[in-house]
Amino acid sequence: MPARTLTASPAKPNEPPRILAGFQHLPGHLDRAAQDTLMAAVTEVVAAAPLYRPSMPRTGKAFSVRMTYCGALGWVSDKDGGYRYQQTHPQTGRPWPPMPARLIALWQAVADYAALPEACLVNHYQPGTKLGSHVDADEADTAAPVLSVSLGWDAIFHVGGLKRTDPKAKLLLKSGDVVILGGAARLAYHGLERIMPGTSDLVPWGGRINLTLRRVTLP
Ligand code: MD6
Ligand code: FE
Repeated sequence: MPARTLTASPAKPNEPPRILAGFQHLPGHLDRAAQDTLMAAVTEVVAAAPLYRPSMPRTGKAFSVRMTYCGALGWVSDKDGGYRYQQTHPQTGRPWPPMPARLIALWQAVADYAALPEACLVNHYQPGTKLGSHVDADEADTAAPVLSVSLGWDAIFHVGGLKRTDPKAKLLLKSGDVVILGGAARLAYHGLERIMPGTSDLVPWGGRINLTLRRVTLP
């Protein structure tokens, strides 16, 4: 009998997406009262640290999403400095505002990670904005999960595997939903395909807010 040769199976275009262990979607985790509390906290954060559009390293092209941070560290990007975490807002030069207590409590309830989050990204999506497929890999501590809260308009989110070309599952994220990328899914590709205008009245200025909580440094 001839020796059997092991060949890599060819890429199957119709292969169903396999969601990695450690990915969690908690639909409706926050009720309307909790969402209102968070929205009030976000309004305060944005007043102290205005939303801005970072520019990409090298090209200097602006992101379509506007963002800001609260917590000890914020991730910034510009043409010359590249991507990095820093303690101050790039435009005001002031420290990022503190992380709202309700967000710290959420992390303690669902993150399954002892150390506290250090950075909370506030993304604001307006009609036509999306976030391309990416891996959240700028944190030294990838043992900690990344946790996100959706507020406002509905959105279509995708999550794939560890390779950009892996099949992707699409999920509808609604206001109050929590998403966790932990364990094997911590470095999975994911992105935000589109938002659905007018599907929620939570955000007073319209659109969708996504809050992403991270541990950045090793505890
Ligand atoms: C968004 N979310 O929902 C984009 N990253 O607008 C993310 O990029 C994300 O939801 C890490 C963990 C959870 C997330
Ligand atoms: Fe992400």
